[in-house]
Amino acid sequence: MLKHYTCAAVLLLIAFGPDDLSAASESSCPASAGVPGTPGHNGSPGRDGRDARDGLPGPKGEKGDPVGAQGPPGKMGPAGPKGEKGNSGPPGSDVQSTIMAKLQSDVKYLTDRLAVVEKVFGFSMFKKVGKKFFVSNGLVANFLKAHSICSDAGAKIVLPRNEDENNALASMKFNSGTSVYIGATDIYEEGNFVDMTNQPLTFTKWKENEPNDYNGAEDCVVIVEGLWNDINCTHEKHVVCEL
Ligand code: FUC
Ligand code: CA
Ligand code: CA
Repeated sequence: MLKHYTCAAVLLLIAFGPDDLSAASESSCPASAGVPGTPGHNGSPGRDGRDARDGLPGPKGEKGDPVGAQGPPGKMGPAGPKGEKGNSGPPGSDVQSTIMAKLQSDVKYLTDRLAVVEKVFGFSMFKKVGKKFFVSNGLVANFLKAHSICSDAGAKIVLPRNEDENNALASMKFNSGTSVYIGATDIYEEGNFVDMTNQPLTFTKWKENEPNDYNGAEDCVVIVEGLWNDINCTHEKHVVCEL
């Protein structure tokens, strides 16, 4: 019984006392299993690792979703410059305004036609072809003067645009000579004949082997017996204008 008391005291010492008494208990206590002790407290967290891979940047992440929804539309911009005035609208249904509009249109047509007729009678020779009048005062001039004579009369130097007009011009008879200047030139680009507004010709009636820019100095055009030839612009030829 004492032995058991001794053993119990030793066990208490083992549990709570100095380490040097534990050896005695091994020799004096019977070999029975002890009561399990209570679990110890958790330790404090360890330090950060020191592995060679510590601190290296990780691989790039995938692109994220857009952040936030689309914003509201911006403010309206300032007003643009004022547009040009529009065309007049159709005449009203009122009978009087319809008649007035018709009269205005008729008067304009007659005024324009009278201006043409007055110009025609300013010349001694005239020929009507289609809607055009070919007119002449029978004079000759170099090309530059021919051009001025026609524009001074509110007209243009003649330029046949089709076979009918070409024949009508060829049929005009003069007191002397047969060559008549026509409104075409290659003065801007050799070999490229254009009209007096620099547009390409849509009708031509060149004589065989013309235009030949004879002596490298022929940039104006005459019609002779219905066929065209390029000549030097300083030559004096008949002047015919068209209205
Ligand atoms: C032809 C014409 C020239 C010039 C000359 C005398 O060569 O092409 O324009 O009239 O003859
Ligand atoms: Ca030429
Ligand atoms: Ca020629």
